[in-house]
Amino acid sequence: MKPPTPILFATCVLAMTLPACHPARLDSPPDRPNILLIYADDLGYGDVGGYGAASIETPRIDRLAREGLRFEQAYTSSATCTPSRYSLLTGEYAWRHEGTGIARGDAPLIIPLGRKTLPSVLRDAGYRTAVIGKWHLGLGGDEGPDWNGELRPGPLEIGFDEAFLIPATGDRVPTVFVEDHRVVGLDPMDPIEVSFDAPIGDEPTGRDHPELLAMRPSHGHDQTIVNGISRIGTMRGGRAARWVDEDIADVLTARAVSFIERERIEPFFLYYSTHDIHVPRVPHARFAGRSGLGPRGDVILQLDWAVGELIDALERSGLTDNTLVLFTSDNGPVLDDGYMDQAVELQDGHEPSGPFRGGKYSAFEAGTRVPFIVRWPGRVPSGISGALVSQVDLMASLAALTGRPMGQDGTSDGRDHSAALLGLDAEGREAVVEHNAAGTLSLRTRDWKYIEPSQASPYNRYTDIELGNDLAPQLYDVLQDPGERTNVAADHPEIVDAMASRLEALRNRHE
Ligand code: NG6
Ligand code: CA
Repeated sequence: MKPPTPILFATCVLAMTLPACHPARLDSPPDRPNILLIYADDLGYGDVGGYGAASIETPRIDRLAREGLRFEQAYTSSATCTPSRYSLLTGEYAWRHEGTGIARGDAPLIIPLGRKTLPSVLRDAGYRTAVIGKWHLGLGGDEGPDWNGELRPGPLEIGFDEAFLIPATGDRVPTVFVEDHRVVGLDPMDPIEVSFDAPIGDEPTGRDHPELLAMRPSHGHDQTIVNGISRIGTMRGGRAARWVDEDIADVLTARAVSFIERERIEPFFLYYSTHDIHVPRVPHARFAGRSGLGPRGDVILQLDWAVGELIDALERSGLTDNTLVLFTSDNGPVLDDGYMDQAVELQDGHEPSGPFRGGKYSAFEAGTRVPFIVRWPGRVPSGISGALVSQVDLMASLAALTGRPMGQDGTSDGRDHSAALLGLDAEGREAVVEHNAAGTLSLRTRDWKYIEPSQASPYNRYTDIELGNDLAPQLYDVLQDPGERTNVAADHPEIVDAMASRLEALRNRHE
């Protein structure tokens, strides 16, 4: 018998020192596991049973957490979608790169062609790579997407072998799926046009015809009505191609299941990027009314179902043991994000932000502290990890894990923290940068959280979320005060200075 490799040996040691760990199995592991990255949208730290949600049940996500490693100090790199996804796929903090704010529905591709990406690195390592679900990183060249022609460049030009997309978000036009380079089901006689500036077309809008709406907007979201829901932007044409919101989770999940079940020789990387639980929250009839918390709760149940479908597909295909599953979210939670869907009224004691302050858009912890679960039976011990980890490191970490360490080329913020993902390193990063919707940066070290001073508004009156912006520097003892209630900057001027300088150094160069 071969002696155990150092990694396996260390797995055992750590498994015995982590709380609630079961010993890792010593089967000979495959070198290159399949990788299933489940990326939920707007799912808060407190929205998942395993992270303490009491008013909503997520048994399938909880099962993943029980069988894998549940991280308690994991970060997405931004408090909104586009910059988080940019960082996830490029390993670079999005705030270094112009034009990575929340993308319009007609944005060109934001990721520069030719740069290394998470999918391109894995493709080079011999993986079959796919993205299924929400994209929101733009499509097309400088002139933007040609909805009636070839939608390139897009995911296929930055490293994915195949793509099935919600091009931007569920609340933005055009409300159509894209497969590889084409809108799915488009009738060439009914071409698509969209506008986010002057309105186009003569279809009713939510602003002018609220009587046609199944769900009314609370702010914004009052333009073209599709499926009884008014959206951001106006659209005409493409009628045969328009999605039915109630079916989105089913469509995406069926695609992902068939991708997983496909016969293949090479390992796969599937970036499964859900529409749930973003607005508009329109659950399938199977889930409508089931949570008691209104549509927001119902789509959490729907998300949990989708996770279960993918896990079952792995099981059926005999892939459970050689698939690394990662489950996380792109940013923190929001209740009213623009539609009157009773998320606020029916909250009923549910705390989407968990113990943290703020939410989506915010510099406070709930903006970027997200659920993060890693399951790889036999290789990752089950238990809880307190390691400080960030999604910005996934590219470098997965590259290393699949035998293709990247080295540092000076354009990447990501580092190889695969040891933390595997449960071999209980510390993780020494510091992580958080970024909110106003562009304010925060530095989180193991002991402290520093939020830089900012002119931006401290409060978002639409979403009722504290954004964490303040003219004065803020310092929180995040371990003792995870809810960031007491700003201790005045008590520790030397720590404020040191963290401000460190953040400046990080901003201006790559540490
Ligand atoms: C905001 C939208 C919000 C949501 C967000 C993007 C308004 C008033 N608000 O501009 O509803 O679409 O963009 O969310 O339009 S994200 O999760 O994709 O970043
Ligand atoms: Ca989001």
